[in-house]
Amino acid sequence: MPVNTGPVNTGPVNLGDALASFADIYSPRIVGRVNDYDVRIAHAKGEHLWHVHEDTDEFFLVIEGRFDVSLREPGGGERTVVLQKGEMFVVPKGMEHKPSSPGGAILMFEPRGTSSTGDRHEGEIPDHVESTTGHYISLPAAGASMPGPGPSLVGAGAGANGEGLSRASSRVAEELRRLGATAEVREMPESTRTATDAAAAVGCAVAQIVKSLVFRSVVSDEPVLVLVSGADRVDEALLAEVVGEAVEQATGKFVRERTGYAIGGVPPVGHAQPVVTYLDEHLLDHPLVWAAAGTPRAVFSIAPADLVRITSARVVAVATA
Ligand code: 5CA
Repeated sequence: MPVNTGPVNTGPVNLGDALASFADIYSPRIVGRVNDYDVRIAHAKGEHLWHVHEDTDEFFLVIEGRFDVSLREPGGGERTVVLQKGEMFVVPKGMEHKPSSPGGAILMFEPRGTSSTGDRHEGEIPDHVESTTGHYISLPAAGASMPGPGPSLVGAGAGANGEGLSRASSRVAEELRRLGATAEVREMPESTRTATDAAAAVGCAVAQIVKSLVFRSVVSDEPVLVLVSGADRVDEALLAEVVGEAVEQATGKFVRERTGYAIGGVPPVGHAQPVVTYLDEHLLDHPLVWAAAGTPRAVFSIAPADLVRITSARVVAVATA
């Protein structure tokens, strides 16, 4: 199983916000690292499956609801440990176990690369359980929306993983900082070219990806930027109504000339010229969304209300699912 070695959060992580940023069940998200261990969180509901980690103990802390772990003892007996919020438990290495939950959330410590379904498991992996070594999740710093001065996480030229950002992403990071957004540009090891790619790389729902779609107003020959959920399409007739004239999808050349970025990396801010911007209301349904940051590998996360603020976008209803 490939081991994800993405960037890690450099600011404080609020676990409540982190849990609210994704909905998948039994699909762990990596929120931090301790030496060669990952700190993972996951939503839990229903039955996991019997599995075993031969070489590592597994630490669980219940952070919401309830979480049970059935265990097969070396002597052949079976017992279930019932864990309430605030309780922790360690499953010893080599012990077959099966988690289940009426609804809850857990925090785990596991050596990087540990599979969520163990070194071996019993039976088919159910659809609601993901076999994964975890997905990195990037979040705005806890307290990012607090007023007042604080250290900016946006560092032009410095990625979350300490690597230099590309020139295009640096420009976006610089612009985010200028606009007072406490968002951090992250360059991912995987492609974030499409909404699907970006969701997989970030570990969020496709609906939480911001597509930055460029249209051309046919009469004025101006760019029109539409920020829309990755789960939606733009209805050009509805868009024409709000723009006041017919629009068409921009060509790659037009996008590059007018925004300064290539398709797949067009950011919501930091363009070569001011661009009239609309934001579809469906994006407001999520606590956090992720947008492109200048290249097909760079993204940043932001609360939708802050995205509206920094883009001065008009919030409209132009999307169809
Ligand atoms: N990096 C991700 C978001 S994090 C991203 O940029 N997604 S996107 O959806 O905003 O950008 C890709 C979009 O560019 C496609 O949805 C499509 O509408 C548009 N596009 C792709 N190919 C072309 C093309 N040949 N001409 C015009 N538009 C295109």
